[in-house]
Amino acid sequence: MKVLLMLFSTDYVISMNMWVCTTGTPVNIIVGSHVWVEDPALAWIDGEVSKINKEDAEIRTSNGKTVFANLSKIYPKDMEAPAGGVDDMTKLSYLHEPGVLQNLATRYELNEIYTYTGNILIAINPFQRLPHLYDAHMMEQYKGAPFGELSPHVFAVADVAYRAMINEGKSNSILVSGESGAGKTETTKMIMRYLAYLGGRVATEGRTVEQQVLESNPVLEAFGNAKTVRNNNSSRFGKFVEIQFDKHGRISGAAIRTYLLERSRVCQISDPERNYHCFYLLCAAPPEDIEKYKLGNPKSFHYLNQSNCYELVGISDAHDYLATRRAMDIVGISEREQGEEIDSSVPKDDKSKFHLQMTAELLMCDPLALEDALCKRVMITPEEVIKRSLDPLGATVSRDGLAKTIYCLLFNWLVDTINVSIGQDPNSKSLIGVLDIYGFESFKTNSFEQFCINFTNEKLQQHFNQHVFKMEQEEYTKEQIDWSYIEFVDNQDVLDLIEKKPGGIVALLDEACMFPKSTHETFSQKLYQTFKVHKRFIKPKLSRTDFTIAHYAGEVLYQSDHFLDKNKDYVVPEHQDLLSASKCSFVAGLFPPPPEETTKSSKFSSIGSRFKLQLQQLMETLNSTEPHYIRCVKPNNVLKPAIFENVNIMQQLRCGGVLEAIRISCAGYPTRRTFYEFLNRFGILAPEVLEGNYDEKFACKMMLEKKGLTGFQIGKTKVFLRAGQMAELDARRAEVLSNAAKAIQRKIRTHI
Ligand code: AD9
Ligand code: MG
Repeated sequence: MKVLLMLFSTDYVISMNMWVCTTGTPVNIIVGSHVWVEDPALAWIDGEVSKINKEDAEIRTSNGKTVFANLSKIYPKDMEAPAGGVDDMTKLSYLHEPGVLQNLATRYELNEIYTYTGNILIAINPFQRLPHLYDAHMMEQYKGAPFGELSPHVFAVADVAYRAMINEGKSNSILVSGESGAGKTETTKMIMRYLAYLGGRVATEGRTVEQQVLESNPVLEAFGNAKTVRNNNSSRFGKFVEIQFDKHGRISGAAIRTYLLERSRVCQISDPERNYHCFYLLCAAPPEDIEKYKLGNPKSFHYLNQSNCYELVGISDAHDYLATRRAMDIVGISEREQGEEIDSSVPKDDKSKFHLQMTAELLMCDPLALEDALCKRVMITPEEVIKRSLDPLGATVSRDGLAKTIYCLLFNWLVDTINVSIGQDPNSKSLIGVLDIYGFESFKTNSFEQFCINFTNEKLQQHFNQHVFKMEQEEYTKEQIDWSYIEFVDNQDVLDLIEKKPGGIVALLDEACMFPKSTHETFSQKLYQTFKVHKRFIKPKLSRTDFTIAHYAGEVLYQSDHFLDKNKDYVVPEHQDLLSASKCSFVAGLFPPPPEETTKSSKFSSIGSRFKLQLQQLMETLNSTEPHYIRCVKPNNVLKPAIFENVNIMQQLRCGGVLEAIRISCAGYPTRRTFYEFLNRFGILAPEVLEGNYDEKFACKMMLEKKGLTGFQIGKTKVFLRAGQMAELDARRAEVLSNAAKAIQRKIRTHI
């Protein structure tokens, strides 16, 4: 019989306290049961039920408190869980939220930072070097080892992807996600290193493709990473690296795509963050370079001295400067280009003629023209062309705009140059894509950047859900068990709210940007009108410009103040004219003359729409690959080893869809045991079945029926139990054991 299971109601999505596996009725909780109960500080705490009064239980917790909870809110604790935890969540006897948390905590304490949930790898940042975990010997071990045979590892995931690609000729992708500082970039680098190990050439002479792929990391990190409060080496852009392989499985080319570099950081930083690493590296260059590029102490630059943080603990900028230049050599950026490119990223000061002169020299343009471009605007009226001076604030905005534009163009140039240098393999049969992209963000103030980031995560979440769902189906099909159609309400409605054309938020924002009189107030009013009854859109009561989106991972309140500015990708025509005329071919090259039809200054290019398109292309690429997921988790906010913050981690598992995956699994048959394991554990419940000499499969079926269980499935090699059934059998087993013990005691007493 095909059962139609409605998995979720739509409102689960924003409920913070959602539960994973429920059975409908509380499972066999009696006085004396060991259970998990919610705790505001620890998320979950274990304890023993001391009293039950109808639907409510009194629990003595392991930290000595007495708490009360409804029976439906407490979950059985597996008293037979292995001391070191299990390496795959699906091996947990009771698959529920506290069980998952406890398992991760146990393993983390033992420095086992990796755990599977089926095919998904959960990686908890150790915040300490674990060199043995990634050495050559480890790589050798994982090479070709069947998945699941060795301890969970990022190499195992990369290995599976590589084998699948070789054997099936299909492209694969590895999607790494997690919040800032969770370890995505480190994980991505490990994957790339392992793939280079598998697909590298034996004799590594000169610049090999795999070397170039690896060395692209330090270069991009120098220009695209910065210290933030969340991570000392935070990537301020998203990255998808496509590694191409030839028919022998060797790396033959690569392409790097980047997403949305954070522009504002170039001119504005707040204590204790830093600007992009490259500025500090430059200031730590050898004396001859300092002289050549007119550098100096970082404290003398306005773009750096807005924060008091100049140095990073354990990092030598001087060393990294040389390392970055070496990496640039390898990825194919010539000496000449390295020199020129460095020039243009020098921060400027608008206060003195001296600095103006210096900047003009570096950009190789006329100082007077530069001054004009920074401080004046050309107004075209029907009668004449007027040059109007900007006020000091306007000039500052102009200067910052120019710096940001130069920096972003420079970053794009860097990516393009690396791509050209590494080269694409037109004959490549298949590829492995590695995605290192910002995780879900919800801060005190959330602006356009968070909006785009969370939009990305909605897209990836949908992809993830669909995939997890498919995998689940495949497992059932493999075991040839009756397949119940499981339907789930996905997040398409949030995606529609954001990206639908016409009428979604991105489209409305573009409209606002094109209409000269728009302000963030008019934009917000338009949103309020359009989405008056949208389930995912909320207008906060006390604000006239903020709006809230109910994302799959929780509600986020956005401040619309800078949405319009930030959506406009616009090079001031005066800046464009000035720099395209630079005598420095590199600088002029960054500002090619715009195509004829876009020269009108009113034409605007939308960052939001472009990003949406980029995401669409990314999804198309991902959809043509076999995906593998790695969920990185940040165990604490102090960035220190051995601290495991339950509530924080729970929130991340929720945002990363790990709980969601478990939930999907729970809606089907979350507990699977081989016939042998099953009989071993529960044979005691029906000894007559064991004595009957039936085959294992039949014995399992008989036993389950004898115990009155329904809804389970018997596969080819395993028993599939519904959520809660394992706990029910365990409770009966405990009862049998306890009765047996009592009987023995009685016997002993009568004998005495
Ligand atoms: V962000 O969104 O770009 O701000 P990521 O990329 O998720 O962030 P990152 O990989 O940069 O985080 O990791 C942060 C820091 O954690 C690193 O600089 C390391 O100090 C530390 N880390 C992360 N993963 C590992 C690891 N596997 N072993 C040791 C690690 N340290
Ligand atoms: Mg990163």
